[in-house]
Amino acid sequence: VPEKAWWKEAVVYQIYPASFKDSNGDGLGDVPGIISKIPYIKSLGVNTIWLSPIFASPQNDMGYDISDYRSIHAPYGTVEDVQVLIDQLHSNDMRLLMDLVVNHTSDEHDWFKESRSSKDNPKRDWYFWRDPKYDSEGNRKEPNNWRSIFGGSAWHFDEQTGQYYLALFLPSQPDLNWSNEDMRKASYDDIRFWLDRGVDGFRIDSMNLMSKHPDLPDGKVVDDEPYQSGAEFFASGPKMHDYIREMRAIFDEYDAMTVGELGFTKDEQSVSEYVANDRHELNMVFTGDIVDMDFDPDSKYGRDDFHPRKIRHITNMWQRVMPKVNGWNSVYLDNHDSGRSLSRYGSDAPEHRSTAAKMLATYLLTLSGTPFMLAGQEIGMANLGKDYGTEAYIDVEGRNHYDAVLKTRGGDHFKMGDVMREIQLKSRDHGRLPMQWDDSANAGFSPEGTTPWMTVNKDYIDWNVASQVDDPDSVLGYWRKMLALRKEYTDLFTYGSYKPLSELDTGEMVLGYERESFETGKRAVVLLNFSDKEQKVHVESPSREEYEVLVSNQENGIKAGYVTLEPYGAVTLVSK
Ligand code: ISL
Repeated sequence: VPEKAWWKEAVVYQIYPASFKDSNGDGLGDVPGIISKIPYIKSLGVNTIWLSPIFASPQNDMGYDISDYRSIHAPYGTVEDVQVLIDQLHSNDMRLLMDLVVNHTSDEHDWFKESRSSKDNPKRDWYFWRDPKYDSEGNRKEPNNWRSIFGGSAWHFDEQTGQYYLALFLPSQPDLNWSNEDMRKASYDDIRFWLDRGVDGFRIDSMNLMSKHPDLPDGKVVDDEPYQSGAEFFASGPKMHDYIREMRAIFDEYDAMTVGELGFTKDEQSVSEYVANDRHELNMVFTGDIVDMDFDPDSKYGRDDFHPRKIRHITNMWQRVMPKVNGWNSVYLDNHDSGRSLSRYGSDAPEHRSTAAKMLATYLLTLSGTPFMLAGQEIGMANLGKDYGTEAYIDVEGRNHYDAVLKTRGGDHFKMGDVMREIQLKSRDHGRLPMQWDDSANAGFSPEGTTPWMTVNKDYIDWNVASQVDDPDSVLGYWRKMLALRKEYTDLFTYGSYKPLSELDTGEMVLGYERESFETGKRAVVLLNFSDKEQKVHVESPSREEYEVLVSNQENGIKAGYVTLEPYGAVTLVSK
C-alpha cells in the first residue's frame, strides 16, 4: 500500500510561459497573464502548476538556455511578479513547480563567460573544455564523436583559448561539469533562492545527462555519419545518483517535490534506481518512452507508426514496476517537446476529436501516479493542420532536422514530403501553440492588433475555452468531471492497485485495466479504445449487477458481460 504524500495527490498543469496569456500586448505570454488565469486553472480541478523556464535568457532555446537563474526574462515579468504568483497560488491551495535547467547554461551566463575567458580561470572546470584532436593529415578534430541532440557535433571550438567545449544541445547551451564541487554549490544556492521564495518543487530538465563518463569516450559507431549518439557515455553516468542524493538533502529541507526528465534511460532497472522510495532520490520521473511511441528507435523524426500495443506495454510495465520497487511515477502524454497526443495517439479528425480527447483524459486520470497535463489539453487543442507550410514552424529542433535532410537529400521531393509529414506530427511547435481562450482575434491569447510570437492555430474559432466552459458535454466539461472523480476516488485511482486486462479479452486496439482500492475494496474497470473502429470487449467481471458506469464518453453499448466501444470510446465502470 503506497504511503500518502501531497505530491502523489498533485495534478499538474504545465504552462509554457510564452504561450499562455499575453497581458501586455507584446505577443508573448507573461507571468501577470498567468496570474490572471489562476481562477480558471483552479476551476479545472488541478492543484499544481509547472512553469517551463521563465528565467533570464537569450531565448535561443525558449528559455532552456539560462543566463541568470535569479532573475526573470524581462518580457515575462519580474521576481516580484513571480512572488505574487507563488503567494496567490498558495492562498488558493495550489502549488508551483519551476523548471530546473542545470545540465547546461546559456553561453551568456557569467559562469560561462568567465570559464571561457582563459584556461586558468577558476571557473574553467565548471564546463567541459578539451584540447583538439588531429587526424593523420593534421586537421583539427573534435575531442570525441558525440552528436548534439539538436544535430551536428556536440563540441565547439573556441579560438581564444584553442580548446573545444561540450554542448549536448545548442552551441549556445554549454554543459555544466557537475563533477566540480564549486559548480554544484553555486547551483544549489540558486535552487535555494527559489525554494526560499516558496517554490514547491522542480521539474529537473535533462536530469540524467548531468553525469558524464569521466573519460568522455567516443560513442559507438552505428553508421557512416561523422557524429554518433554517444548517449551510452553521457546519460545516467557513474556519479548521477550521488548528485541527486546531494540535491535531495536540500529538497527535503523544504518538503519540495522533484520530477526528473529521463531521456535515453528507459529500462526497468535503471529507471527504478531513480524513484525507488528507499533510495531517497527523486519523487518521480518522466520516462521518454511515452512520448516516443511513434518515433523510429534512433531518431525522433524517423517514422514508426503508433500502435495501441505500445501504450499497453509501457503502461503495464510502469504501473506494475512502481509498486514492486515502492516507487512513484508521473503519468503524462504531452509536453512542450513534441506534437499533441491527440493528433498522434488519438485523432484530431472532426468526427473523432472530442471523443478522442476525452478518451486520452480518461487514460491520464485513472492511472496510478501524478498526472501532468499540458495547457490546452483540456479543450482538445491539436497540432497545426496539414495546410500550414514550413514557415509556420519556427522551433530550432525541427528546423535543424529539416535543413539537415534538405542538405543531404538535395531537396528530393519524396524525402522532403516525408520530413514534412513528421514535422506535422512531432514538431515541438505544436506543443507550444498559443492557448486558445476564445474566438476573438489571436484566440484571446494576445490583444487584437499584436502579432503573437508564434502561429495561432486557426482552428481556435471552433476550439477554445469560452465555447466549452459552460458545456458539460465538451472536452473541458469532461476534464472537469474526471478531475473531480480522481479527487473523490483518490484511494482508487491515485493509490489503488493495477491489474491489466488481457489482450485476449479486450482485443489489441483496446487498453483495459482494473483498479482496486486498498482502503475500501472498490474496483474500477477502465476500457479505452485507441482506434477509429468500434471494438467489442468481453469483460467477465462487470456484470450489470455488480458494476455501474462511473464515466464515459459514449452513451450506448454498455451491457452486462460486454461493452461495445465506439471509435475512441472510453468507459470507466466501478463496483457498486
Ligand atoms: O534525450 C532525448 C531523447 O531521448 C531528448 O528528448 C531530451 O530528453 C530532450 O530534448 C530534453 O529536453 C529538455 O531539454 C532541452 C530543451 O530544449 C527541451 O525543451 C527540454 O524539455 C534542452 O534544455
